[in-house]
Amino acid sequence: MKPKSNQAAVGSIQCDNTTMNLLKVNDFVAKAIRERLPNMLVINVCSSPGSGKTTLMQETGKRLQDKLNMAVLVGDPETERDAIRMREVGINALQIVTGGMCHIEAQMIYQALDHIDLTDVDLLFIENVGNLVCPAAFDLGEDYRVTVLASTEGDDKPKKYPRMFLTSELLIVSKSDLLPYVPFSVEAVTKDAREVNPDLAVMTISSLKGDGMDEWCDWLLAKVAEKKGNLVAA
Ligand SMILES: Nc1nc2c(ncn2[C@@H]2O[C@H](COP(=O)(O)OP(=O)(O)OP(=O)(O)O)[C@@H](O)[C@H]2O)c(=O)[nH]1
Ligand SMILES: [Mg+2]
Repeated sequence: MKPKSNQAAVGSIQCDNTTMNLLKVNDFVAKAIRERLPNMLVINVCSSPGSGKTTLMQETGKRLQDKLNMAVLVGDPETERDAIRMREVGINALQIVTGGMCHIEAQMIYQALDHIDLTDVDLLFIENVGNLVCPAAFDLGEDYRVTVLASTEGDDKPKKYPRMFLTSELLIVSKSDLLPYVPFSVEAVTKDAREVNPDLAVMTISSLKGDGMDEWCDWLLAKVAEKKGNLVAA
């Protein structure tokens, strides 16, 4: 698992003192979130708007409902629509309305934890605001960051938005059912993404058709078991 700390990851990005202080505070709160959720897998799902995050979580919930308890915190600049979509498929969800902000910050998650019932929850998804830039800088106390890139977005994104791919553990190429119709090479995007982050795992998924969903659900189940196993071992 990559350190998400901004002190570690800021690299060549030029930040003024105010920005650096904001990011340091964020890292401090992210650490507090990890301490607060020792036995629950937390996944931060990032992407551009409309890449299929909510659909992926809806389909994941349907497939895993007999195997684990899942909850969702979902961030959007406006509306409760995504939380409503999650509840429609029986998944407990809380909307974080950022009021126009382009990302979720750790403090918003920390506060949201007081407003959602997480009793017996094994897997907590955070759906970040659709944006490949700002969310990359904010650790939300997650165990894993998953970036979703739709086949319709173009395969040039890893080199253009490297920090998102650098700080993720898994890249999901979504809407794979559209691959025959769009100029998108999974091979090319994987090569570019691994030049940015050699440890990045890559999956190709169609939430609509179901392709790749078994591999994704198995990955989640393994990570939940690993997290709980770590707790027992500690
Ligand atoms: N063809 C195809 N369309 C998909 C797939 N997954 C999602 N979509 C469609 O893509 C559109 C956006 O999906 P959402 O799940 O709302 O995407 P999102 O990333 O949550 O969007 P924001 O929250 O607005 O950033 C919807 O019209 C979905 O039906 C897929 O696997 N294949
Ligand atoms: Mg959504």
